[in-house]
Amino acid sequence: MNSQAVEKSRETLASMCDERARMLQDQFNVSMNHLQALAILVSTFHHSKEPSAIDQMTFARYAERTAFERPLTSGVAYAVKVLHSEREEFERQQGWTIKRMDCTEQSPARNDDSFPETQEISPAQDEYAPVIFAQDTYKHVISVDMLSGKEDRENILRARKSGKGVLTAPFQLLKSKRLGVILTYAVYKREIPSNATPVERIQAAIGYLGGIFDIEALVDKLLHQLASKQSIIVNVYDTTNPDEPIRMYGPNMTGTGIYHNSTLHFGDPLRKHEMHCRFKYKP
Ligand code: WA2
Repeated sequence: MNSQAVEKSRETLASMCDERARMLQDQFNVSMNHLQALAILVSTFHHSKEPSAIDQMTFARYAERTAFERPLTSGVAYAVKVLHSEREEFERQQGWTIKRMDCTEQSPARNDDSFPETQEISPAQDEYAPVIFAQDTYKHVISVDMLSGKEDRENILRARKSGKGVLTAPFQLLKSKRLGVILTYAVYKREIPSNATPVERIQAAIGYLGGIFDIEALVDKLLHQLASKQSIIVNVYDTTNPDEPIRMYGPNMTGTGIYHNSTLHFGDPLRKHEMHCRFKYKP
């Protein structure tokens, strides 16, 4: 192939890749804004009303009916902050005990219908973040303490001291074992000034709204909406640690030939993402 033709394919690939990256980023951004609005909804109708105007059924129905607003998420869940001193009273009110997360990993053979009753009761901790509301597809996380899972814990701690939407690295979700990332927004007791310190934020936090991004399925759906999707191979990586990129989407193979790298911005400056594109067949 002459150098002019190579240059031409390079340009074609670059524009196709950039277009896909932009689309993904836009949809991510739209989803993120609606998650923030949902956090405000919970603050307004659950925490600022006595009695609360939201229960699991109301939350699940609302989340389902507004799912189109969060195109890259496969579900949402809401966890509340419970101090150890409040645990007994909280469990009595809910009618269930707070469960811990890690033990579910060891019991893949268990009957799904008995989930989460088969999970272990959480041992005493200073504080907990049990899920109280969830979209129906994720109702198995209700009563599970999100501070008991590594990725969820880090996200909750970071969300509440920053006041911003924060993202996990891709990890295997409970039950489905699918690869997902979670975007978390903290909910605060009162409206908090934008210059509040991290300590003030931590103290004022009362809950955590999480959106679950099923990258595999949802990126696929997105890319299939584009014509000529056949001709290029797309991979999405979490490159937060440049030495150990985590593949979030696309086939596991290192191709030859020209490839293009488009950066993605998913709103959390701590995490870095890239889209890599190649031609399927040598052009
Ligand atoms: N939701 C659903 N499946 C999961 C999961 C999760 N976290 N973690 C592991 N598997 C309530 O950030 C707060 C939801 C966490 C939010």
